[in-house]
Amino acid sequence: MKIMTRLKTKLSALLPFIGLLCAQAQRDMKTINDGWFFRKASTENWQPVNVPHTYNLDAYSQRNYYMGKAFYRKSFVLPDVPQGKRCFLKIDAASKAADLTLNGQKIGSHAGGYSAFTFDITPYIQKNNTIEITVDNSRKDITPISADFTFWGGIYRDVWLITTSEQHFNLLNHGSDGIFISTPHVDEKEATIEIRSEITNDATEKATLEVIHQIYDPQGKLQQTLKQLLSVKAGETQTVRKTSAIGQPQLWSPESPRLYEIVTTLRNPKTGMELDRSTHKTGFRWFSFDGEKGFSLNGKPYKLRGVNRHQDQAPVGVALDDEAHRRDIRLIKEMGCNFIRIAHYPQDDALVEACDEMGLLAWEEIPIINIVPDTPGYDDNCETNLTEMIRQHYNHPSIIAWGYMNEILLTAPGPDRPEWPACRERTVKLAQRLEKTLKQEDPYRASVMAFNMTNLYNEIGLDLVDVSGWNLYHGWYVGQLNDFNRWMEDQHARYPKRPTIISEWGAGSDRRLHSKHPKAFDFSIEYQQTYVEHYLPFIEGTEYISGCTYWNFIDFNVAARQESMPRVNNKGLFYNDRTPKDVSYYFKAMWRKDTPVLHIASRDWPVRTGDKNEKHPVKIYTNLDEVELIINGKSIGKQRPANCHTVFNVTLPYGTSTLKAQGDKNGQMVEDVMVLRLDAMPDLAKGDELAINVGSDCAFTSDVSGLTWLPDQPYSKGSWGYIEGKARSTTSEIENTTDGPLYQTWRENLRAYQIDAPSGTYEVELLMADVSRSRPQLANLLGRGDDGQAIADSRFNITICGRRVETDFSPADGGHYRQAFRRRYIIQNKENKIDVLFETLKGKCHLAGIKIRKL
Ligand code: GCB
Ligand code: CA
Repeated sequence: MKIMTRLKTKLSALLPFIGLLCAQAQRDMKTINDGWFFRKASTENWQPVNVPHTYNLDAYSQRNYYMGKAFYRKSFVLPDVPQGKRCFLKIDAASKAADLTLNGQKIGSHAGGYSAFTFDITPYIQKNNTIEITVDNSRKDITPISADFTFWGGIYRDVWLITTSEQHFNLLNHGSDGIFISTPHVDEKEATIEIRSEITNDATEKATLEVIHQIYDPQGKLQQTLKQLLSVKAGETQTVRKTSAIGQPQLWSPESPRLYEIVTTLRNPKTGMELDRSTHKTGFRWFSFDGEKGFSLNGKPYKLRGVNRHQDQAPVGVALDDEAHRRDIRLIKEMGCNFIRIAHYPQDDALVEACDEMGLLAWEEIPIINIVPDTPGYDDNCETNLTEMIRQHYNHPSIIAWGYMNEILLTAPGPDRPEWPACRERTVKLAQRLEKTLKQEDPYRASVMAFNMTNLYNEIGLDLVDVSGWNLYHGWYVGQLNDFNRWMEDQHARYPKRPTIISEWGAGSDRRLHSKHPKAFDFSIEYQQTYVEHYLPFIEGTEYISGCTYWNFIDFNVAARQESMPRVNNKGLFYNDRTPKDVSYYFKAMWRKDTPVLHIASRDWPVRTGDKNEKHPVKIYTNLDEVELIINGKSIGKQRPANCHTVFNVTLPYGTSTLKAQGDKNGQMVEDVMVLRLDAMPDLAKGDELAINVGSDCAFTSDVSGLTWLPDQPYSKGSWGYIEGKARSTTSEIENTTDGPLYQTWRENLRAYQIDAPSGTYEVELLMADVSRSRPQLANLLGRGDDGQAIADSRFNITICGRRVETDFSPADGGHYRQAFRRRYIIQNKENKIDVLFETLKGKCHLAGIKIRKL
C-alpha cells in the first residue's frame, strides 16, 4: 500500500516532464523587443531602436513635447511557419493609440495607452514578415486629455509573439489570457475559489477538450486538481466555470504575502496531449471599508499606508524594463508601505506581480482626469480601458480597488457658468456607466474615485463609488495645514457612513533650497518635512480614515510644469533616480515597527553656511525612544523624539564634522553616521563671493557652481540687507538659467540694498527677472505664489555707490520676459559701503539676487 502511494507520487512528479515531451503542442511566448526601426511623422529618417521605447525624451527639456504620429517597423523571419498553430501578437502598451499592419495587411487598432492588446495574426503570417505600427499620442478621444503628467508616446512596454495550438485559452479577451480567478468568499476556515476559463477552438472541426486546474499551496504542494470536460464547436469560444473550496487557507497579507499557484492546462482527453497552459497566482484575503472603522484586512483593523506611483525615470522616460518596476516596489515596501495607488493609469504587469509577491495592497485606476470632454467616442474608449484594466489584472490578489476618475471637476466649468449643467450631466452619466461596468466586471473589489478640495463631488452624485478618495493639499496649494484636519472632520460629520481615504497629499521640495523658516511654496526640503509631519499623525490617529497614499513616490516628469524645477513635479519622497529624500525616513520611522529606524535627516542638506557660534538644526528621523547625537566624537546629549523626529540645535566647527546618531532598540545598538560641512560666512576681504537670494528666506545652492546664495535679511549696521520693500514670489519658469529659484523670489519696492564693506574696487552683480506675461500654468497650481503681475513692466533707475548704472531700465527690455537677467558692474566703494539705490519710474522696482566680490 505504502509502496503504491510512493509510486503514484513519483509518477505525478514526472508528469510535468511528460508534458514537456509534447512541447511543440504548448504555448510558446517570446518577446520581440529588439531590432525595431522608428521614425516620427515629422522626419524621414528611420532610426534603429529597441522597445520599450518612447519618442518623448523631449519632455525632459521642452514644455511642448512632440504630440503626433510616429511609426515603428520590424522585420523578422519565421523559418518554419507553424502549421496547425495560431500566432498572436501582444503589445503590453502603445501610447496612446496604435494601428497595426502585418505584411501590408491591416490587423487592427487599439485605443488606450496603458493597457495591453492582442491580435490573432495567423492569417497574415508568412516566412518573411514585417510589422508596421503607427502610434499616436495626440488623440483627443482617448483619455487622458488633461493631466499633470506627460503623455509619453511610443511602444513603451514589451511586445510578444505567442504561438498556441488551434485549441487554446482565449487570448483575445481584452489583453487578458481568458482565465479569471476570483475568491468570492474567504475566511480563516475556508475559502472559495472560482476559476472561469474561456477556451477557443480555431480548428475546422469541433473538439472535445479537458480543462485541468492544479492548485498548489504556497509551499508548492499540490492541493487540488480540478477537471472539466467540454466540447467546443469549430471557430467558437466557450466559457467554463469551476468552483472549489479550500480548507484552512493560508491567508495573503502584505506582512505575509502567501500565494497559491494555479496551473491551468488544456488537454486533448483522448490523446492526453497538452494543448495550452497558463499559470496564475492567487491569494486568499478578505477586506472591507467602513465609514467609521476604516479599512480592515482579514478581519482586523488595518491602516492603509501607501504612496502613489508614477512610472517614469530619467533618462528613459516611461520605457522601463521590468526590473525597474520591481525595484520600485521593493523601495516602497522598504519604507513600510502596505499599500500603493497605481496612479493615474494601469501599469506594467511586472509591477502588479511584484505587489502580489512582495505584499502591497493596490488601487489601480484608468486616467480620466480633470474634466470629461464632449468628444465623440471618448466615453466608449473610457469604458473599454476600464474593462481592459480589470480583465488584465483581475487575478492579482494585491488589487483591492479599481478607480476611474481623478479630480474630474478640476478644470470643469464651475456651477456659475452656462456650460456647467451639460458638463455635470455628462460627467455623472459617464461615472454611472463606468460604475456599472466595474461592478459587472468585478463584484469583489471596491470602486474608488479621487476628489479634490470641493464638496461638489458629493452634491452632484459622484459619491456613487464605494470609497471616496480625497486629494487634499491644504498648507500647500491652499490654506493652512490645519485646514486638512478640519476638512476631514467636516466630511466625516456630514457623511459619517462613507468610507474615505486620503488618496493624495504632498508638498514639493528642491534639494537646492533650505530654510530655517520654511513656508508653503518655498520648495525647501524643510517645508515638505513640516507638511508631512503634520498630516501623517492625523491620518494615523483618525480611525475613520482608511489610510492614505502620499503624492508621489518619486519626483516625476510633467513637461508642462514650471515651479522651482521646470518639467518636474517635485513632491516625491524619492528623487526621480530613486535616491531617497530624507523625508522618506520619516515615513519609514512611522510605519516600520519591525526594525529600528534611525536616520540623520541632513543628507539633503549636507553643506551649510553660517557662523560657528550659530545654532544649526540637525533633525533625526527615528522610531527609537531616545537618541544621542555625537559630533566629532563628543556627545551633544540625548533627546526623546516625538512624532518620530527630534531636532538637535548644535554649533559646528568650520569644515567637515562627523555626525553620529545612536540609540538602542531592545538592547540592540543602532547608529547612523554622516559627514556635514559648515562653510564660514563669506569674507569679502579674502575674495569670497557674498551672494544673497534676495526676497527669500531660503538659502539656494547652485547645482552648477556649488555657490550658496544666502537667505535675505533686513539691513543692519555693519552687515548687509534690504532697506524697505516686500518679498514676492512666482512659480513661473525662468528661462536661460539653471538657477531658476533665485529669480522666482524677489523684493519689490525696495529703497536700497546695502552691504557694509571695506573700501575698494568691487564687482557687483544684480539678478532679476520680469516674470509677468507668465506662461499659463497647469490647472493644478491653483494660483499660490504667483505675484508676477505686480512687477509687470516696471521701470526704474539704479545707482550703486553714487554712480548711476541703469537709467529707465527694465530686465524685460527687448521683450525678455521671464528670462534671467544678470549683470555685473565694476564699482568703486569709497565710503565703506556698497549701496544699491532704486528709483522707480513706473510700477515697482525689484531685485531677485545680488552678489558682491572684492577685486
Ligand atoms: C493632484 C493630481 C495629480 C497632481 C497633483 C499635484 O491633485 O491628482 O495628478 O500631480 O495633484 O502635484 O498637483
Ligand atoms: Ca531671489
